[in-house]
Amino acid sequence: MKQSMGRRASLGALAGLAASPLIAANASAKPARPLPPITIYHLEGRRSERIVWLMEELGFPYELKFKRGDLAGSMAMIREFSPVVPMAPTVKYGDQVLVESGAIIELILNRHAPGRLQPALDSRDYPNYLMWMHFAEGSLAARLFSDYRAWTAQPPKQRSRLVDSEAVVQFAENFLGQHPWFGGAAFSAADIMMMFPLNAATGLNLVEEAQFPNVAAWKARIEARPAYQHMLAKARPDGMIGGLPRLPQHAPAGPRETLKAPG
Ligand SMILES: N[C@@H](CCC(=O)N[C@@H](CS)C(=O)NCC(=O)O)C(=O)O
Repeated sequence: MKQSMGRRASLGALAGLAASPLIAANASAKPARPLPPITIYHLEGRRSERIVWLMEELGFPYELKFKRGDLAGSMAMIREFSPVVPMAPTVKYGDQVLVESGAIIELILNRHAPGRLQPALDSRDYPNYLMWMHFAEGSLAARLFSDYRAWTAQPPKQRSRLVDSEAVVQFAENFLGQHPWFGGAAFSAADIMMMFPLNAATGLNLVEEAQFPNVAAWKARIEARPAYQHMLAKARPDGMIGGLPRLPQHAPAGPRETLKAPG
């Protein structure tokens, strides 16, 4: 499927000009640079959704490439375009080929949408924003998927609690008890980065959803956002496909065990 997106983009957005009220709060932001053509190579339900969602939040144009309902086919498209590190997202930015969702988001915001979807550099919120931008992949996704791989490589007889996964999700839960968004007072790109791993945490049953009510309430606020819904309609038109199997139900609460990766 090859689609041209972002028809709602205004001329200002096409030129990379910021239109959010947040720009007023960040008067020191540098002027936006014109946005080059952006093509997002995508796998349904995977991290490439972050870039689609970002573009929808900003109202920026983009082209989305994937094979609907065919993860292997979408992956083959990515591999053909970028054989050395085929992964989603892979983004063609002008004539440059980029991977790493967090870096792609920071690039688009800093160059083309200054003052939008991130707190002002000198605000109290900025350090937290930046921490969550990087925590999403650096600690959260890394620990969740290493717990998942360890469990599936050597399933224990009884489901034990995954202490590493619980700890990283608890950190997010605690923060959301004090702040409505991962960027602090306002929705930001940090929320875009955090949604995929927090969905994986509960979707794969790495942690128990009921244990993290602040995260659940935050997800509901995200799901109500029009840009998130536009992303789902365009990037996940048939719902989640080809998801990894969920871990079995937790054992009754008992002494905590740390799960060690085999070898
Ligand atoms: N840290 C990277 C992770 C990218 C990544 O691992 N993407 C997954 C999809 S969610 C992928 O491409 N998996 C296919 C593969 O590794 O073969 C990012 O944030 O962009």
